[in-house]
Amino acid sequence: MEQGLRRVIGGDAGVPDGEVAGLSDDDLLALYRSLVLLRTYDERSVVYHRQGRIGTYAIFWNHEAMQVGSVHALEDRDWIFPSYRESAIGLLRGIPASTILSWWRGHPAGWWNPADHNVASICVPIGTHVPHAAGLAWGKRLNGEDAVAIVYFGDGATSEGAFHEGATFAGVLKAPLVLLCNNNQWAISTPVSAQTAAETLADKAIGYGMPGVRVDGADVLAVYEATRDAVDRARAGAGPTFIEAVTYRAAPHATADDPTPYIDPERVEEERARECVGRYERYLRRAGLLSDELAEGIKQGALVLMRDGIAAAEAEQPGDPALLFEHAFAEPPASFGHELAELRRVLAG
Ligand SMILES: Cc1ncc(C[n+]2csc(CCOP(=O)(O)OP(=O)(O)O)c2C)c(N)n1
Ligand SMILES: [Mg+2]
Repeated sequence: MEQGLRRVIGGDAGVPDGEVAGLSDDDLLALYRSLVLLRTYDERSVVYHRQGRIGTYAIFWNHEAMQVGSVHALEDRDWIFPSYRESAIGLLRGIPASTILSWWRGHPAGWWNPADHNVASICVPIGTHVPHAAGLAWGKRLNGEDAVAIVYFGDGATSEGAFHEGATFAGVLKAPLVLLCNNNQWAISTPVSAQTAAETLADKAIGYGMPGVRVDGADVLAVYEATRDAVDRARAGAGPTFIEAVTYRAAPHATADDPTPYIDPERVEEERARECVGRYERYLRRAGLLSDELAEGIKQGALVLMRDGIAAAEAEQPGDPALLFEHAFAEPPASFGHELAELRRVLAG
C-alpha cells in the first residue's frame, strides 16, 4: 500500500486509529449503514445480472468508502454528479433502489428528475459531466445560493478534454466544486501508469489553480474529512478542490469484462483482503460501537431493501416508446412525430 496518503483508520501493523473531529457515535454508525447499503446493492446487482434481471452492470465493490465518505460530507442542498461507477449513490439521498435497478434494466422508471434529490443523471460518457457540474456550481454562486457540487470520475477521465475544460472553468471562475477522482488504477485494461506521466493525479490540480489532495479512498473517515475540508472551502467562496481518492478496482470493470488477461491476481487478492467495508467494520468494533447483533440487523435491512427493490422494478409495466422522444429537446423537432409513428408501427409488427 502506498505511503503519504491521508488516513484515519489504523489497525494494520500497529498503526493507531485516528478520529475525525465533529463526528458523533451516531454519525459513525450512519456511515456504516450507508457502506452496507451500497455493498449490498453492488453484490446483489451482480447476482441479478447473472440471473438476467438487469443488464450490463458497472461493479463498484471496494469503492463504497469513497462514495459514502464524500456524500456524508455534503448538505442536502449540495449537488451530486455521478458517473456509471457511482450509479447507486442516489440511495444515500433517498432515491429508491427500484429506480436505480430500473435504470440498469433500461426502463424509463429508472429516470429521475435531478432536482428532486439534487442528484444528476448517471453519466456514461467519460468526463462529460465535469463541465456540467462546474456550470451548475457556478450558477448556484451567481444566484447567491451557498450550495456546492461534487463530481465523480475515474483516473481515465483525467485524460479527457471534458475534464480539462471543466477543471479550467471551475478554477478560473472559483466555482464551488469538488472534483473527486476515483483513482482505481485502471481504465478498463489501461493502467494508470499509461494514463499519465505525472507522479500523481493530484499533481494535475496545480495546473488548474486549485489544491490537490491525496487520500486513501478505502478509508471512509479520511475521505469524509478531506471532502468536508473541500466543501467548506468551496462554500466559503475560495473555489474548487481536486481530491484523488486512491483505491483499487478489485472486481472486473463491469459484468461484460474479463480482466484475467491484464490483471495481477495476487494484487487483487491483497486488495480484497483489505477492502473498505470490512476495514471500517473492524474500526467500529475496536471503538466498541458495533456489536454482532447490530451489524447483522443492518445487513438484513439492506437485503430486504434490495429484494423489495428488484421486485418493484420487475413489476413495472413496459415503458411507453414515446418517452424515448421526450426530455431531449425543450422544443422537439417536427420529425419526431413521424419517427414515433414509425417506431410504434415497428414495435407492433
Ligand atoms: C467519451 C468516452 N470514451 C470512451 C468510453 C468507453 N469507456 C467506458 S469505461 C472507460 C474507462 C474509464 O476509466 P476511468 O475513467 O478510470 O473510470 P473507471 O471505469 O475506472 O471507474 C472507457 C474508456 C466512454 N464511455 N466514453
Ligand atoms: Mg479507473
